[in-house]
Amino acid sequence: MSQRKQTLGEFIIENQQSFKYTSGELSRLINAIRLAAKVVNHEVNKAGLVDIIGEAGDTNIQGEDQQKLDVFANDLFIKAMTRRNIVCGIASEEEDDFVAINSQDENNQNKYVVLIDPLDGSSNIDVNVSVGTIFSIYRRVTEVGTPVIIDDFLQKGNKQVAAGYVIYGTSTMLVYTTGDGVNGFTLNPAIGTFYLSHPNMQFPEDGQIYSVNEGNYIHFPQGIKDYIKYCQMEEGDRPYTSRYIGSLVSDFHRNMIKGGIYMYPKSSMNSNGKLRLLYECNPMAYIAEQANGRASDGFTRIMDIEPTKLHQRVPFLCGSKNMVKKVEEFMEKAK
Ligand code: P6P
Repeated sequence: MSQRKQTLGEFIIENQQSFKYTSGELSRLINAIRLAAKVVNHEVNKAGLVDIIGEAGDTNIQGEDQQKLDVFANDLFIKAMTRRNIVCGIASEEEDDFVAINSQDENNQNKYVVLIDPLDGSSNIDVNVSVGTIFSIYRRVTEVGTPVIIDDFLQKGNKQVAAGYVIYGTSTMLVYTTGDGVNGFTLNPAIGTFYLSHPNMQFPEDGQIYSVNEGNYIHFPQGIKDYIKYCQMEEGDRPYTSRYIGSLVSDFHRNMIKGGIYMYPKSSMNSNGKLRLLYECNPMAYIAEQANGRASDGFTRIMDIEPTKLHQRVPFLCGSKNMVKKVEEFMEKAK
């Protein structure tokens, strides 16, 4: 009889001693995210049946229409982490400013801040395409027991202590790293338990899939145009194929398993690209590098970019190492 797979809870306990900081709090934080992910998963899966689909009638700081599930997921993740008294601050795509969690209480000894995109790709909800949650975890840089300030959130990606995503797809998975590789856990919805289904996930160094919104082609920098044409050329029998779901977590996840590159370049319409550095690009870059992949803005390693604003955007290339390097070559040549 095949051996039962390890549950997420068992995995956290077994591996917490390998986490170089006080592991108890981080374990509790991952557990809070696990709970919230299960509740969001339940709502996403039944969204078509109840009046939770559609717009919440409000817009977020990005000026994007807030889908009701965006608001639901945002509130849920914030509550899950607040109620367990684990973090001292949260920044979210759906919140104009960071949210301090009891950090003015001098007895608040919590060390971690979380940055989150509660429901990425939410414009896909109404058309039943998979969406995701992305999270990034740092230790605060200011003194424990004092109010958190923006500096606690504007940290380079190379300071992350953990990062992960939940993909609400044909199955729901939690994929995360604490700096010791990337592991994927699949939810058994019948019993509400995540099982270790994808241990030690790795990007193939090469791949044949490129993911980009080619509808923006004429607005791309020349280096990106040159790379897309390189992928499409017949010479050398290029085996490339274009796959673009319009949901970062879904495109990233497929590319990590099959090999590929995701690109959201800057363009004449989005001068810094569309994706947000702190709660989309940095966590996905951390996961990519921990899975033998690569992530840059075309010139600079994503995790070395010095943040200046909570919701700042950066151009984003991420995936199989050799594919990202190839794009960087084209960007360099076209400078
Ligand atoms: P476009 C979703 O809004 C998102 O942030 C990513 O998940 C996705 O890859 C991208 O934007 C899609 O953007 O401009 O191609 O529709």
